[in-house]
Amino acid sequence: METKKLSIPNITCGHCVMSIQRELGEIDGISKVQGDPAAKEITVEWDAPASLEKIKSTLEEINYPAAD
Ligand SMILES: [Cu+2]
Repeated sequence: METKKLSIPNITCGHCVMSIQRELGEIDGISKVQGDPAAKEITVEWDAPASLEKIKSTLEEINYPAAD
């Protein structure tokens, strides 16, 4: 199990967090996505075949790129 906190500057409200949760939730291997709209951060937990690279590319596709 891997866990990573990502800063997402484009998050403006709870709906943004829900969109991210829905889209990342479709990736095989992702077990948990928690978001904090105030902090503009999400925390993702995953196992293979999901990967940080896959998570980041999906975030870019849905216009919520990670800051780092
Ligand atoms: Cu929003």
